[in-house]
Amino acid sequence: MATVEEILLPDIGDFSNVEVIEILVAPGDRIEAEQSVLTLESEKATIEIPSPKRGVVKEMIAKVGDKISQGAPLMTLEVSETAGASEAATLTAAPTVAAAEAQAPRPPASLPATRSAPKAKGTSADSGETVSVVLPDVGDFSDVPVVEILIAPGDRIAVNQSLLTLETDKATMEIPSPQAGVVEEVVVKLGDTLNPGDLILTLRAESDATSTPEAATDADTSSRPPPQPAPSQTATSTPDAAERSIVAPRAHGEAERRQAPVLPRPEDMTAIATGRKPHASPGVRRFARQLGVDLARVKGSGPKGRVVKDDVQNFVKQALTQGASVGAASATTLPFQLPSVPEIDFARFGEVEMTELPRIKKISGRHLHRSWITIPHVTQFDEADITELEAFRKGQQETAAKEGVKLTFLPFLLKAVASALQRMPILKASLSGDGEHLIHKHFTHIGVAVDTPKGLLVPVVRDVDRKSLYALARELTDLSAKARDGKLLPGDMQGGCFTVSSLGGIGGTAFTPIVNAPEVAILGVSRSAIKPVWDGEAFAPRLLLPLSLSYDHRVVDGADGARFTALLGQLLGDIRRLLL
Ligand code: CAO
Repeated sequence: MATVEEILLPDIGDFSNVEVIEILVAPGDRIEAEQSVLTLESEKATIEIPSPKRGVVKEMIAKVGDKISQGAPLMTLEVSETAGASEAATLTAAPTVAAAEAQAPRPPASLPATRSAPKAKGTSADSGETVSVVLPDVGDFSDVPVVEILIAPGDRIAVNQSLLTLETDKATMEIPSPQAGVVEEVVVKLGDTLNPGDLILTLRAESDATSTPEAATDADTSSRPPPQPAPSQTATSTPDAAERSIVAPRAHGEAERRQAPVLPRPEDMTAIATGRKPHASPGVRRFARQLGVDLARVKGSGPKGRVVKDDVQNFVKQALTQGASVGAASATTLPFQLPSVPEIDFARFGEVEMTELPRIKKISGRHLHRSWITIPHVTQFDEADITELEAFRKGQQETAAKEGVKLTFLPFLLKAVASALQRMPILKASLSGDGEHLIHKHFTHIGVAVDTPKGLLVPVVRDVDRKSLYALARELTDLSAKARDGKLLPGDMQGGCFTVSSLGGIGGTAFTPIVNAPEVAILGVSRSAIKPVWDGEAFAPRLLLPLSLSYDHRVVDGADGARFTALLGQLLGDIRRLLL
């Protein structure tokens, strides 16, 4: 006779609230004892949870994305009595938790309390010291192959940043750094086999601001075991010596609080390299998930077909090149991992000084970078004859001054752009998140790039089409003053459909502005200059304004780009056309 049993998550060491990243069985599946039913992933380890019994899956209770702890129900399983009997021979326990515990990943008993936890007071080295980082006790593992090296000489690393990935045929683990600093030498190579105490790398220690307060707090925690110097911090020379060694913590910063270790026993973990599932470290799995990449579709180039980070990156690059079902939304949110530029120690060549980028530059830099790498840009160059417009503008200066307004060229330009946008609204549209629809805007709000001492800001002038030249001139003066004084509110910079970037007051003949996504076009304006223009009979001196229109080629065709600047040229050439 068959009984239906609820299968619970067994003791998996000190893990709790661990995310379910894969469900490996479905209702109706006939499964064997020890067959993996789901995969959990913590910060540093991927664990497959086996079924304690043979039977037929009735219902999957755990779902992808759930965060579960010991005792959480995973599924219901219909177990036949015969099966139960046969299980009894191999499994020591009764159903549910007890049975599961017998098979579950369990912490190795041999690990010492790891005093090398990075936040432990007194364990971090002084800034400037050369520190040797060695492999900690990793439980029952020995001769564990290095399958990934995650840092390189010259890298500045933080406490707990993963240094390398080790993998047996049963488990994968990332080894975090116990110390912040700059990597001097990486001693291990891919394929090396490591044992506790083996040297991983040397680094020039730096203080890690993030660890200090906690170090003090931790040190005051009375429930913590007393410090045990020997296993965690192995002095390789006298205290005065500039070099010493630190054991990498077993787990990301919590090791000291734990008597029990954090990684499941390798023999308790179900094989990852079964051929059923892609073979990859937790970091690579996480990276692939962030990019929305199905690892099963990625060909691994590592040992035994292991998928490494480069494979995932190449897969994404290839998909983007081929335009393979990567919509605009995913393309604009992809956390691209571009090859990093090698960090050079410029101090070798002369005196240097390091200052932090202003906050605005950091923010606008990220935005510009994202637009630059996700939007296929084209820039259309043109010239507008503004001879008559300038004559008119100058003629208005006196009246404008009486109104208390400085009438620069910019309000005229905004008026002309608003008119052109209403005639060609595709240039003020946006691409939908799925990359398959256009969002048309029945308003004409235009952003104006303002150069401020702290970086570029883009306040938005609303309803440009409905405002007078004087009103626009006043608003521009007000917005650019606010921008320069750091007084713009977030709302002042939202809602734009198109951006104008005028460098005319500074100089230059042309430039390639970057589209301000999710807008699809931006107009750059350079310094106007008098040039000889052939009027059919002779060269006449005309005031020409250089236009540089960058656009998102997914939305705006080249012909539309050229039409738009030609239209703008006509409107600026004869502003009476604005009335048409
Ligand atoms: N050709 C020739 N002269 C021009 C001109 C042009 N295209 N545009 C402006 N000028 C003149 C103005 O008429 C003014 O002359 P006077 O002082 O003799 O009257 C002078 O240059 C300075 O103008 P301005 O820059 O103060 O005013 P503006 O209305 O033209 O521009 C603003 C305002 C906010 C756009 C501008 O100050 C600014 O910050 N520009 C930089 C924007 C930027 O950094 N863009 C790059 C972004 S990267 O895409």
